Amino acid sequence: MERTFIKPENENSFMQVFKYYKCNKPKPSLDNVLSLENKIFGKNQIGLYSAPTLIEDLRTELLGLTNVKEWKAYTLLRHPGLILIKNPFTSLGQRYWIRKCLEQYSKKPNKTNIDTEMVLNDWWKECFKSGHCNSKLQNKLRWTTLGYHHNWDTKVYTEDNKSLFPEDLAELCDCISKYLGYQNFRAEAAIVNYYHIGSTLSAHTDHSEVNLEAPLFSFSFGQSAIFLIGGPDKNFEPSAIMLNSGDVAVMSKEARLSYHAVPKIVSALSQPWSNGESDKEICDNMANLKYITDRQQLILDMNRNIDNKEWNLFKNYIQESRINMNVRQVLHEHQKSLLDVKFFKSYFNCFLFILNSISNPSILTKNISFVFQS
Ligand SMILES: O=C(O)CCC(=O)C(=O)O
Repeated sequence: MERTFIKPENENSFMQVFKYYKCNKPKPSLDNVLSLENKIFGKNQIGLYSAPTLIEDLRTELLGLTNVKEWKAYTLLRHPGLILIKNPFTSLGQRYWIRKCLEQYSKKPNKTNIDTEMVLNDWWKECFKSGHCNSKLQNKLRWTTLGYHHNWDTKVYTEDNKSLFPEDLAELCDCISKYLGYQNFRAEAAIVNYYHIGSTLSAHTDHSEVNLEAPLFSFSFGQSAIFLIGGPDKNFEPSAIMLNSGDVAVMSKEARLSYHAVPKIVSALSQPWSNGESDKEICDNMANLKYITDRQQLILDMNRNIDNKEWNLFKNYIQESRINMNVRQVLHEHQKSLLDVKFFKSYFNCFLFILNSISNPSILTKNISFVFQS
């Protein structure tokens, strides 16, 4: 079915497409939504991404990933720099990362949207304090920030607003970035987004990082999302992509600064966190780990999710929700901190950008305001 848009006078292409997919009555046609799972490419011209060197990385097994030789990655002609890796996770791996986002990354010292309302050191534990699930509290969590904390008001990272970046997530990003040929990517900041049916994320670009040449890694788990990616301004008509559980979207090169948004969460057609292989234990394979200091703990944390009783609470959450881990490098390769004077030039550029934005507000676009409606 062809989609029809009625374009109000002052509406840009991005907004029209966003509204089209957000709408529930009538429901949008999904004919033009690219889906790697169903091999539906709509009107998108896609290419196979060939990894520069396919060297086996033993870390994959410990991080809940399949062998790199099995990974399938795609590029889109309309969006140079966007790479989509079709779910490279094992079922047990999906369980591990979903659980991490819920049980660990939501804890202090990480920051969450709930902080402005109440002080909670351990949101997940608090949700089950009374012996049953406090679903009102559970649904309150919308985001947590890790490493350099994203400042939602100023959009500027600072040295006095950061905590340790999780070792396991840094290792995961290192593994994937090496596969893509990036030798020096360092995960330094992340936003973990928690979506429910009805949640949306409005159009924005991510440009707070000093280093905008490094790629951005976006991991999706749980229910699916219609993800829109456009170009450098909102007049570029965005493409719609169905992101399913386990899919990794990498925004690099031109796509790093492209507008993107999530107009709709849709029920997943399959549950890759619950298929048969989640009962296979992983064992130490002596892989060289770059960031993880306690490999035995990692193996223990991975294998404990085989037990369906342990996994059950997390399963209940993810049956209704989507989690997105959005990971960035903040600093330049040799930069040690934001206070590193050698990199003053970057700040100066940033200052110029802000000045520019004041005279031309349309480029002040990091309006990552959440339009969640549950
Ligand atoms: O949820 C997603 O897929 C995108 C999230 C995002 O764009 C962000 O956190 O900046």
